[in-house]
Amino acid sequence: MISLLDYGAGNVRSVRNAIQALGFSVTDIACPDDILRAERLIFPGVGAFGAAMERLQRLGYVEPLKEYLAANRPFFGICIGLQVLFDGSEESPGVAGLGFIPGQIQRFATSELSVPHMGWNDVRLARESPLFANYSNEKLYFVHSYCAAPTPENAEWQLAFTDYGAPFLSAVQRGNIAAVQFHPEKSGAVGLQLLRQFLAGETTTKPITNLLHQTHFAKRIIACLDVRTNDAGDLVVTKGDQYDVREAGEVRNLGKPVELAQRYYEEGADEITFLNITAFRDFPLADQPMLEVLRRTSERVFVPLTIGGGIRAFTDANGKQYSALDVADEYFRSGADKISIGSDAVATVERYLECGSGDGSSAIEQIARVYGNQAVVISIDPRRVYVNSPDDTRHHTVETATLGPNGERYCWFQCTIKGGREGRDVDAVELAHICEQLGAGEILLNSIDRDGTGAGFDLELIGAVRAAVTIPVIASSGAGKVEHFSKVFAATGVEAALAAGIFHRREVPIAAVKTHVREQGIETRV
Ligand code: 1PR
Repeated sequence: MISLLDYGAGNVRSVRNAIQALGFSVTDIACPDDILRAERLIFPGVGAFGAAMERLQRLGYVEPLKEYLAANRPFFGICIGLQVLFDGSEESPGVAGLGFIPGQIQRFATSELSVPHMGWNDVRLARESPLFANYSNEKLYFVHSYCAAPTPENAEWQLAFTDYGAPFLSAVQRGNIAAVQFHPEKSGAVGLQLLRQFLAGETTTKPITNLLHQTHFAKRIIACLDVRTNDAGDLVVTKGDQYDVREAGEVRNLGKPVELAQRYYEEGADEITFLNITAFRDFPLADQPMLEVLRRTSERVFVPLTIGGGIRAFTDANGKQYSALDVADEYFRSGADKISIGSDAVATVERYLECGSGDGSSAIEQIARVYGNQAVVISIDPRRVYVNSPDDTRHHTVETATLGPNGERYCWFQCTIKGGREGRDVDAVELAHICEQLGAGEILLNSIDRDGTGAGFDLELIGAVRAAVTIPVIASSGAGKVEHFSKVFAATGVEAALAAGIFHRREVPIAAVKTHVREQGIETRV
């Protein structure tokens, strides 16, 4: 029997789904005594270090956990579940960890790489362990801004290292107590296999075949599914042409959301994004079919899932008020790992520009506080506005190789809301920058001009936004052939590239994109 320590924050559903998909039954820790009764305990910590420790304290779990660990009983921590084993963390000064491994968790100190460390990386094994007995050099999924540095004090715990700037501990183990910084439940078949080793209590090891001298962080290839209800009332995957999803009056229907997401998972997508594109009109919590899509997808897709659409405060027909956090809570409970905010981020930035600061009440701030920055993606829907000179606008301009309709040599990138229906007086560069200040962890950068055209990513837009933030940026809109992906990575340095139409219409397989990108010397997950 596997016991799951779910303290009620973040997406523990995916860990539960992974355990069940592997054929094990799982029981929840419901009170402090359950910890001491557990046979094998799995702790998928989520959110911030301080919030995790605070919850453990409040639930009375700290002492039984310490007793369980001191007795060397089978324990497997994931992400924050690794970090809380240490004395403390820079993330939450003054908050004591479980103090089982000496040392402090530190923030990544890299100025060249984006933080969070979000995506697929390798591990270098320091020694043999049953956990990694069937592992041979595949990449695993990480998402974190803080990490444990290897030190002489924690030498006996060091099981695996990963390089991101400096090396950090990607796995620790002593006796029956193990923890990993990556997410096995989000690392595809390799991660599930690793999790199975713990769940099954495997004890045999194999010699290490992993002889990497350095680990390599991969660029991500993301498949995006724009979802909406068609005129017949069915929830379908659709695809716009510069955001117009109708053809001969009908909503384009490119398939069923769950089936398509599963196909992309099996074909090697590093992440799947669902955008509920008409949720700005409706209340997403009333959209049970969409939530069901998310639940069913998370039972069969074991890479990160992002969901966007309709994340904002809402008052229903009975006058009941919901916060953006309530909407996000439901998305996370249904299986999302990250949520993406579109229109509401523009409104937040407009308020920020008026007041000169955030006031802590925006969806971005609220959700980042509870679920961590890495869980908050900002989806930007910009459209080009051409000007003759940078002096003609207060906005961030670029000199463009694609001249405007009247030969204009400059343009700025106007943010829109409601799926491109309304332009606002905010540009994509300032929006991205301010959202990062407010706590967003990633930018999903679309382009209405390029969407569905197959003409390639808008490198001028993407380069300008990439240069304005230190968080990861996903390039989106316009992919038509494999060369567009290598070009956007090489020209702008973005961490991920997303496409929809070419994957839906089976014009370019995900594997072909990855093979091509690798041939250009750019790292991807195989
Ligand atoms: O504003 O918080 O409710 O979120 C709504 C979300 O729905 C936003 O993320 C917005 O981007 C998205 N959305 C709204 N309307 C549309 C539309 O197409 N009519 N889809 C829409 C945006 C853009 C991409 C697309 C890429 C790649 N879709 O996600 O998948 O452009 O396409 P391509 O490879 O075929 O070129 P809120």
